[in-house]
Amino acid sequence: MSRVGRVERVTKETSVLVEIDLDGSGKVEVSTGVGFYDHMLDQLGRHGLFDLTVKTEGDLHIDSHHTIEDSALALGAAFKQALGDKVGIYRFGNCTVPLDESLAQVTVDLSGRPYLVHTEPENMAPMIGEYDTTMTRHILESFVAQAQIALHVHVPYGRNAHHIVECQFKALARALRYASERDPRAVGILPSTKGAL
Ligand SMILES: [Mn+2]
Repeated sequence: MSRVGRVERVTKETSVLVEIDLDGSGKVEVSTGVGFYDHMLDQLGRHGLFDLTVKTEGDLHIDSHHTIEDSALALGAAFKQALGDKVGIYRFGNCTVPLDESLAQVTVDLSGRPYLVHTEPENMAPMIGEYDTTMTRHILESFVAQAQIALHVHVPYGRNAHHIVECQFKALARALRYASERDPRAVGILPSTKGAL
């Protein structure tokens, strides 16, 4: 059974297409018009071993906000779709990733309930290319709201803004991969005593 999600999201501000295959090999095709964000989505697919397509045409003449946010919303919706009934998966995942002087710790529960806890250094450079660094939390909020997962992301220390953001996406990718992968000991078993996820 293939675990794929496909979401098209069209508004007056953006037009987004996301396709994700959870059992892929890290094949990524991303074009949002925001270079650093493309780089981050590339990390997500590569280190999550997801096949991932994100094509966004947004109102970049205003700024990159809608383009970044709406891509994250569609990505969250596609991820949820791809998870399907969640039978036989690990459900929980965590990963800690350093990037030189920065460290990201990510823990995820594919719980069916949206909740984000996020901390990162407050004194980061405001921009990385066209990427506003305050958007990282907004991306995570948007993804969590649509994917309906509990996500805790912490960067206890870091100095370079590029590193601080990138290690979060790498750790997120791995944590999502571990949580969504099939547990060979749980074939046909839903990882919940409640009977629903
Ligand atoms: Mn917004």
